Amino acid sequence: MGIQERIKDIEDEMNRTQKNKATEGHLGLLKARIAKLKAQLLEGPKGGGGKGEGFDVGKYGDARVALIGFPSVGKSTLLSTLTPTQSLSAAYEFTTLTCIPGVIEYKNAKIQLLDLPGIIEGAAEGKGRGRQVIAVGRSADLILMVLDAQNGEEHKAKITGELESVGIRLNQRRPDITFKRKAANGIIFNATCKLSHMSQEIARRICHEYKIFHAEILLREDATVDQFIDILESRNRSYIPCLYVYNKIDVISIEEMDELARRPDTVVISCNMNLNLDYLLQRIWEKLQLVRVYTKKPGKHPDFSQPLILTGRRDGYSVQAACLQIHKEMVKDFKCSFVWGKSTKHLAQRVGLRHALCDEDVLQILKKNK
Ligand SMILES: Nc1nc2c(ncn2[C@@H]2O[C@H](COP(=O)(O)OP(=O)(O)OP(=O)(O)O)[C@@H](O)[C@H]2O)c(=O)[nH]1
Ligand SMILES: [Mg+2]
Repeated sequence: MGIQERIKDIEDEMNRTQKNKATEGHLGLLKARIAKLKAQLLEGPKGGGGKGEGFDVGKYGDARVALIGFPSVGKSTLLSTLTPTQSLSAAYEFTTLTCIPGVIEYKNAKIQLLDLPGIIEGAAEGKGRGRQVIAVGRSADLILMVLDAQNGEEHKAKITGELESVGIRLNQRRPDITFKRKAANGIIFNATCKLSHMSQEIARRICHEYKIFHAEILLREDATVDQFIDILESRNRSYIPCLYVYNKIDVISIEEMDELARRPDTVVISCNMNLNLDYLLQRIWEKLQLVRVYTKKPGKHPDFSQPLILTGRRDGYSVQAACLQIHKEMVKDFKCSFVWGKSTKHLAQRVGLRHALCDEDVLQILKKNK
């Protein structure tokens, strides 16, 4: 029996099982089995993905944003509007067949924008160019889910489902669970809050399914069984921020548009009519949480023309990350630094390598005398 059929079988069994306290443990076990099979699918011979012709675009700039959506929603039109790169757009589906990179220059940062082929239902299993598209999506710092304002809902649910099934979690953070494998003493399970989904017994059964017999588990939030499995499968899980971009608002009514625009993590635009694109850029910037740091030489004015750009999802916001961007030897020669800006209590505060910088801070680094 193929892996797909085995997953289907277990899903059927789950649907047949009544959901109550007595079956919770069993359902948890079935969920773990599905997660394991899906992980196998990802690692399978055809798995991994990303190696398709034309999909291995190198990382460029300070952050990477991927355009994911069904065919003909206007992904290529958006890339051509926001960047100098032109990606072919047309009224027929599957116009774009590979990954087309463009660059947005915004607030002195370079943001790589990737146009991708449209994905369809079954993408996670390799339909169309699904696997490659998802692999590129996984490498992104932000996913822009481009939707057609006329039938966005259905597409949004389908794409979210496809991404979920390969372990991509949109706009979620990693559950606050500590999991440490041990050599002895069995499964030690603790929680700092009241639990309504998990229990020692469920955790034990799921761990056994993964052939883990000794571990220390600490839940610091009321996590669900799925979240617990995500921790065990953390190798295959990516937590990526996402903006839902509804395009073609020129063809819907103002009331419909108003309703869409009020939803969280949502931006409504029209590429053809150039509506709301500035706001989209602003929201992309906020979601990426990039931090600009201006450097200053002793006795000189800060250099406001070319900031260092720090990214939380890459190297973090520390002074050390800033040093590494200037030169890889800089950390070795580092003596101390002074910071002006929001991250400090007073001006010209002396800080070390671990200090976290804020947007638009000014940084002066002093090197050791040799
Ligand atoms: N009405 C309207 N049509 C748009 C808008 N943006 C794009 N289109 C049209 O939508 C069609 C598809 O646009 P593309 O940019 O090729 O779509 P795509 O998502 O890249 O499609 P694939 O590459 O096939 O996945 C084109 O005919 C565009 O002219 C818009 O804001 N309003
Ligand atoms: Mg396209």
